[in-house]
Amino acid sequence: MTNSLNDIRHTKSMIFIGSNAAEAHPVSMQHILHAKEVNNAPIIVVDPRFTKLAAKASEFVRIRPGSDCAFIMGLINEIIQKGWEDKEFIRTRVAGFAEMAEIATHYTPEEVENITGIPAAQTRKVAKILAMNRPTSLTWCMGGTQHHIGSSITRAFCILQLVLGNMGKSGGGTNIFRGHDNVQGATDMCVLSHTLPGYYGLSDGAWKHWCRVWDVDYEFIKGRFKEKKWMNAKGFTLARWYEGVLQEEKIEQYTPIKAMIQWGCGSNSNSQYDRVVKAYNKLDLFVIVDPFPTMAAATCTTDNVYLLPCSSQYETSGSVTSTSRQIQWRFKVVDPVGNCKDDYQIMAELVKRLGFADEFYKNIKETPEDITREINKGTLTIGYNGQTPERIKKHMENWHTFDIDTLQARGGPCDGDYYGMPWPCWTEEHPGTPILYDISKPVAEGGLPFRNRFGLEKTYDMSGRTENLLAADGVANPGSEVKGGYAEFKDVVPGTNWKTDLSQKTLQEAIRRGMAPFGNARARCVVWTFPDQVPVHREPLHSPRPDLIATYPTYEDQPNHFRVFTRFKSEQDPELAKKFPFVLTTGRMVEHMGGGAETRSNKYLAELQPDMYAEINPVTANNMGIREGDMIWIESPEGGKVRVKAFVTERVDGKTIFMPYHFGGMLKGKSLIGEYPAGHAPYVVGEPANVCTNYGYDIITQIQATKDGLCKVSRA
Ligand SMILES: Nc1nc2c(c(=O)[nH]1)N[C@H]1C(S)=C(S)[C@@H](COP(=O)(O)OP(=O)(O)OC[C@H]3O[C@@H](n4cnc5c(=O)[nH]c(N)nc54)[C@H](O)[C@@H]3O)O[C@H]1N2
Ligand SMILES: Nc1nc2c(c(=O)[nH]1)N[C@H]1C(S)=C(S)[C@@H](COP(=O)(O)OP(=O)(O)OC[C@H]3O[C@@H](n4cnc5c(=O)[nH]c(N)nc54)[C@H](O)[C@@H]3O)O[C@H]1N2
Ligand SMILES: [Mo]
Repeated sequence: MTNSLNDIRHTKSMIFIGSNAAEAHPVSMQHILHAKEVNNAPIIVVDPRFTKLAAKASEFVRIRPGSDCAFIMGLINEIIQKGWEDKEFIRTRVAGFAEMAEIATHYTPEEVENITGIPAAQTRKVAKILAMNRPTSLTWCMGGTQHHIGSSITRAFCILQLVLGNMGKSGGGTNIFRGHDNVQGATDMCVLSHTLPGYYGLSDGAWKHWCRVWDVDYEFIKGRFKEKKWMNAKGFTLARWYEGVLQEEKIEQYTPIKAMIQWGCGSNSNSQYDRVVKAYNKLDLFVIVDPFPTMAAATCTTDNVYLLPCSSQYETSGSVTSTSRQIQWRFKVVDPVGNCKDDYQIMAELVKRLGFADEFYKNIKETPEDITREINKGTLTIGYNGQTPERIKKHMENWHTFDIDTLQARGGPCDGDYYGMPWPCWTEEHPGTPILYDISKPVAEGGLPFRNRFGLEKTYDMSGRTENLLAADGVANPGSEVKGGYAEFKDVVPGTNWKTDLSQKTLQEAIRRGMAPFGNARARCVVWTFPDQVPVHREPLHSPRPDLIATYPTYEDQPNHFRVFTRFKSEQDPELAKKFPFVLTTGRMVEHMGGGAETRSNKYLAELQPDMYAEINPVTANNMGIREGDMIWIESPEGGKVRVKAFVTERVDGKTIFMPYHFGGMLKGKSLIGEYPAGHAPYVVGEPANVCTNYGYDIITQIQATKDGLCKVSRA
């Protein structure tokens, strides 16, 4: 999030696209409804379903799943055609606008209607609401990302906010409500296969930086790899790890995957779940570290599984990062029950037995404080430096001193700090950055320009035009020594830059001069390293509109996509929709969480939502002779099949089926309750939606496309 949940209180209009905050982020609703009631801010909800959030909307826009990019490019085009773009913001702080605007002209309101099903008049209306009610807060969640073009869709959202001049402003911003409570922290620590912590990447420089932070010999780390090249190569992702086991697709690795540790993973959250189960049973060793036996534990028929009972968040402590980039301390409430150990203890035992505890724990004497200190020391890229354990705890003890509107402490021991010292918090004196890219404040007080990350100038291949990538003259934070664009800081300590200078003198020097360590540049509308330099619509891999595939085809197949062959073009079959006539989309409900291991094991929540279901429109249901509560089969092109209750509702239109993905503990109509360790089966079980979610992955991130597949429906 560039802003914070609380900052939504200052907005003049809101657009939620692919977000159902009323169910997935109920706490945020207090701020959203405040803006609606107090500022009279219109709420626009763009979703294929009439959700509980849509029930609060002033404008509900029903969109065909997977067509968001076309709609947003259409809004951008309409705004530019009407002359409503923020011309001064674009002139001074945006790059590649002309190239992007040219491509946007394709997306007329009529063409948007053809692609998305949204009436042309409604696209015009939404553009006008956004233009007349600035700043707008834009929120997207999983409805915008879980597509083969998810990375383009999310870029289009950002470009819309640049065009409207809504970035770096209170009440504006791109506000992606994050998933699990500490998923922002997990992302920042890069529990990912393509980068080291702090988004440093996998280059030699990145490894050397972290080796210095860890005080571990680079050669030792290198020695852990079979060959050096694997150190710099992206790994498998969670979306497709099982292909490394099954070896039915070509993989780019010298050995198949033989062992798997799933640490806090719900398992049935993985799409292509039949294949996942097959892989579980082919592993030599499978370890599950979780407070609950997940569905994975119940699906394995081989004797290869070890369950390490782990404590819950209430039985341990440590720093966590919220969706608003705030760092908080979580204090232990009770000791772990039974023979559970907390995550740190399990990790420590594992590392000891693997034989590298001396290197691993060199600087970790006091857990978890020293872990946070290591993060403070090494994560310079996004400014995790000033949030020491002592400061975080001080914030927690003084909650009452922070203002609900500004999140700034008024008086008291944290005076002037923003709550949780939202990153970047460059030094121990820095108050945190409540709004990213806000040039109205000095950098030392939480202001920032856009980052200089992609060179100083660019010649675009699509236009031949050369553009300076630094911010225009006269545009900089108050107190900046340079009154205009400038490059990132380097060589303050010779041979280092702001990201690698562990003495942090570079950061201090930048702040002293009123400048941002990462420079002052323009935000880009063109990403020249991506297959689509400007976001464009591409039909979902499994498209319900074969007539659109020729104009909006998917990408070429990718031979080495995170180490595995990934089909795009060869998977996009125009005939598929004939046999699988419904769009299948999935998502959440408020009562359950993720794969549901926790919430289906909670009596009260289990009672509130005991049944797995599929939402189906009344007209469709009537035509198929299906009544509310009847059992139906949903079937995917890959042969995945689930037997679920029909929930007959106007929430979905006649072409769409929706399933929540929180159920598990059943496969193909059969209960697995007897397969759980005695006394540990969840209270309710149901078929996992991910048996049916289709093949399909984002071209850049490989996120699974669980929002826009195809399916067929029959009576059970
Ligand atoms: N109660 C509860 N809260 C949760 C979670 C939970 O499991 N339970 N999970 C947490 C996690 S990990 C996350 S990531 C967040 C996710 O939070 P959200 O992303 O808000 O939740 P979803 O229900 O997955 O998806 C949101 C909406 O996207 C819509 N959608 C589907 N396809 C499309 C599309 O193509 N375009 C558009 N515009 N919309 C589409 C769906 O109909 C749905 O209403 O929630 C977090 N909060
Ligand atoms: N079809 C479909 N599939 C989806 C999605 C979708 O919208 N549709 N959304 C995707 C998204 S956004 C996400 S984030 C994933 C979520 O997928 P997962 O992260 O796999 O789902 P959760 O069930 O939230 O898994 C959390 C697990 O951690 C355990 N746990 C809880 N606390 C602790 C702890 O302190 N320590 C340890 N070690 N374990 C703990 C819980 O018991 C649970 O088993 O699902 C993805 N899958
Ligand atoms: Mo998530």
